[in-house]
Amino acid sequence: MSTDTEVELTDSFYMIIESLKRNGIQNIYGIPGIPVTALIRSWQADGGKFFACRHETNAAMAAGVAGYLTGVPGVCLTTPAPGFLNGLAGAANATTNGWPMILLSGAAQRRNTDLQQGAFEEMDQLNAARPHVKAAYRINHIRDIPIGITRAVRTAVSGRPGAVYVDLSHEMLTGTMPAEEAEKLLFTPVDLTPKQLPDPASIQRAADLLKGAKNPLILLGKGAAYAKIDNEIKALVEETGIPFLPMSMAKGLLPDNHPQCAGAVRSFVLPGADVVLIIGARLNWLLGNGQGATWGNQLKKFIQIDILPQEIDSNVPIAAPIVGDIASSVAALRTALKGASKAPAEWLSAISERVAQSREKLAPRLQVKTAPGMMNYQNSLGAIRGVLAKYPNTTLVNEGANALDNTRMIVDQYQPRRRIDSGTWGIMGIGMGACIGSAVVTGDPVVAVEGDSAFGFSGMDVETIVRYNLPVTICIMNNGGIYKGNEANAGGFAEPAPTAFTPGIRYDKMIDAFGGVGKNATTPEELATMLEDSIKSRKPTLINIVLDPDAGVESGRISGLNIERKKKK
Ligand code: ADP
Ligand code: TPW
Ligand code: MG
Repeated sequence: MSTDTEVELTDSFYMIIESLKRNGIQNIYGIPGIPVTALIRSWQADGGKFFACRHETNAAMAAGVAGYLTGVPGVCLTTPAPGFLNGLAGAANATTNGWPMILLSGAAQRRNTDLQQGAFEEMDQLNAARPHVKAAYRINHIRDIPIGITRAVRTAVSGRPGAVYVDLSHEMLTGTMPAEEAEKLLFTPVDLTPKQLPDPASIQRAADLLKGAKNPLILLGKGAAYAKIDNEIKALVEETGIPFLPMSMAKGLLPDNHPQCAGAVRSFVLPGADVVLIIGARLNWLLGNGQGATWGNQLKKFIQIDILPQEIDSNVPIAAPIVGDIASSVAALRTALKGASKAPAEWLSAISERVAQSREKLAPRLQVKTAPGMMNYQNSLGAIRGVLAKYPNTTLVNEGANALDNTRMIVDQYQPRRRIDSGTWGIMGIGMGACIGSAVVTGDPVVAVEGDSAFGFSGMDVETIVRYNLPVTICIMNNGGIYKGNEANAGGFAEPAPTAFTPGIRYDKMIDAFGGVGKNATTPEELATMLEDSIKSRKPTLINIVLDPDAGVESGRISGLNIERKKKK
């Protein structure tokens, strides 16, 4: 027996790359550094795409959004400790929103980490991640990579999607194994998102309830958008004649100008409905937790379709739960409702009348003239609305307070999954990451409408947008601060007010510095021209929209959640 026979070895990088590819992963978002730089180079050399961002939170936001839009988990790759923690913010956001993503992070040596001996970038990442993600796994051995990666992908996409953390331990990353054995371990998973059929009895119960309803309503959430059964949802709505109300990110699942859309009269239909069919939405704070004034202080008969059994009865009793995937459940419900009469015409006409009134009331406000540099939310968004109506395949990214609430109300959406916003948490900092993720996976134009404060959370990744030449237009609603730009300092001492920024900031000069196109819009007419030019050109562009510093109200439309000081000084 010869002892010097060379057995061909393979390494962990090969196993990670092959496993990701076999799970349908094509893009990774992240930032290089020890110990993953060479892994990234190998991924690129192998034909994988890597989007090198400027902050890991933005990379993770991009991955989460990519996961939401495609159903394939977006992957974010970070370096240990702070790099990982930055990425974790985006992973937590994906989990909260129910978006599939995977956060991969290099980690310091376990031997030193577990004894807290002070390794380079030492941190117990696995346990730090666990409360904020759907699952946290560590791969300790090169042999476990194929199973470990598939386990992460399957966990991210199954049931309610979410983020999965995978700790790439130093021990595993430095491992090698015989190449021939390695090939035998690699595999392509079968049926990553199997159907989850609803119980036929639950479908019948729901159908009976809907048939007896006087004022039925269909509530569409981003789960319904994620399910990608746009034609079936349209058929359900149109066959039943039931008005529908889209949650923010479900706008466009059916066009906002659809005759059955009640989006403009939410405060009429929620209290007025008697039976509400919820498809892929949670009765969380965004819906008054299913009770109280939002619903006319009356408990509704809810039918809820959700894949997660414990979502049922989470806030209020659900009269007819349907636990299953939305595709199977909507198909079964349509079958059960075949031949049923349409929703009462009086209910729909009462809604249409109010929608028309609301639109009539809004129209003149969208065209109000203001002095140059003194635009308000209505006329600036009126201009944006007009342009976007011509480019319905644009993805709208939207965050801020007034910038968020007014855009959601004013700008119509016409296509499914074309709106990404602050989401379930209502947070700032999704902006540039969401632009990158959606531009990469759709290839279509992206327009971000950003509060000037909101933009600041991810602003440096404008450079990434320029570097990858992504077709993104960033519109900064520049009122000079959080909610408003003209708050006086309260104490009379030389302390800036907490909500106000330096007056007159020219955000457009930021993108100039990076080599993109910067524009400064002082009137709605200028804004409309600049925006349309930018969408047509597909060049990375930033438009600084100069608003009246007095435009905006504290906390936007959720001021009721704010806490004022109780004690008089
Ligand atoms: P919104 O913010 O639009 O109200 P949420 O994120 O609160 O929506 O709710 C989405 C819901 O959709 C979640 O409860 C999730 O479990 C559910 N969901 C997501 N995908 C599916 C699916 N394919 N089938 C069934 N339910 C789903
Ligand atoms: C991660 C708190 C809510 S809204 C907002 C902040 C800081 C900014 C509002 O100002 P903006 O919009 O963007 O200029 P506008 O149009 O009203 O002037 N940190 C995080 N998330 C949240 N939600 C906050 C802070 C907040
Ligand atoms: Mg602002």
